[in-house]
Amino acid sequence: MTEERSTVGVGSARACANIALAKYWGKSDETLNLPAVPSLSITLDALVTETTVTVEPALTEDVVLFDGKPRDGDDRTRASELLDRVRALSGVHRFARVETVNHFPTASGLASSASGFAALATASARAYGVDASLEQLSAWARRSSASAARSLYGGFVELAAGVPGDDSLAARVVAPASHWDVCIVIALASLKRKKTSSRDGMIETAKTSPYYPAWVQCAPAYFDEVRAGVLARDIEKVGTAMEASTFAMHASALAARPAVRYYAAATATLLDVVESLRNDGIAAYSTMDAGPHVKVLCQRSDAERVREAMLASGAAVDVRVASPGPGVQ
Ligand code: 2P0
Repeated sequence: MTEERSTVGVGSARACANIALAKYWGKSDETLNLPAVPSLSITLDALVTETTVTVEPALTEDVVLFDGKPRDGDDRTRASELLDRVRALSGVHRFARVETVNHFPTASGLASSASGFAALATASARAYGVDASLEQLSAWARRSSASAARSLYGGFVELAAGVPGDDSLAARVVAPASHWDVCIVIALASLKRKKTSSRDGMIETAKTSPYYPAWVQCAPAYFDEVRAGVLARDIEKVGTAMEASTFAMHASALAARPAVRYYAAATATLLDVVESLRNDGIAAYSTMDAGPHVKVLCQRSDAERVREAMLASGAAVDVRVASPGPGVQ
């Protein structure tokens, strides 16, 4: 990407979504979209977004298509804001057509902003002929959606807390995908779209939750534990710290006024399944993001058993297994 001079016109990119083992929740700078806490994720091979950006002189505004259908509102505004920053660097002030296809399991309702903005940053740099390093692309993607900064890279990836005013913050690789043979089993609790976006949820939490300062204080220790556990390939260390990070994040959100609640009844059933698997000696640990789904960290050799248990509970509408995957292509 760095060495190649792209031509103005068309750019395509493919990026995978990621699941955080140590959670990002809250911003240190809302304007620059800088996280208040450090996070660490696994980029996942099974959740892929493909985006093509075509600069079209005839357009009078950007056109954004998701799976072939035009998107307006917040999705289009956020895509245009990223394109504006790329246009400012390229000096080419023409609008573009953005075509995005999500290859996600069914209509899963899983967050796609991470893979989406990672792919968009990369494809738009190519389309507008801007030479950018992966680090710069990660920083641009972060400005649109902080979790997207991590999806530029494959494997195990960290994003530090941001220093207010520093727009250069980018993610970094902790270990490549080949480092550790773990899986994430994704149990979808519902196919409905979530009520509160992550962005609104974390801003409301920061504004109104008495537990938000405690979350910001504790999160770096969870991150350190997850990071050390990943490097040592210690699933118990990573799993227990990941669960602590997850529940502390959700506890801070639940204490907002009104509560920011992502749990559904099926979520609790799925969490029980993971606990009983663990009681049976399987190293399986739960995490949840801004939605009702439960994602389970386990060894690859246990993934099928975990998948079957989630399906047998009757609480999951779909269950998929994902492995550490590549960075943007
Ligand atoms: C994460 N999440 O670390 C956390 C855990 C959801 C829960 O990053 O406001 O869509 O666009 O920066 O990146 C989802 O938040 O939020 C997220 P913005 P983003 O994966």
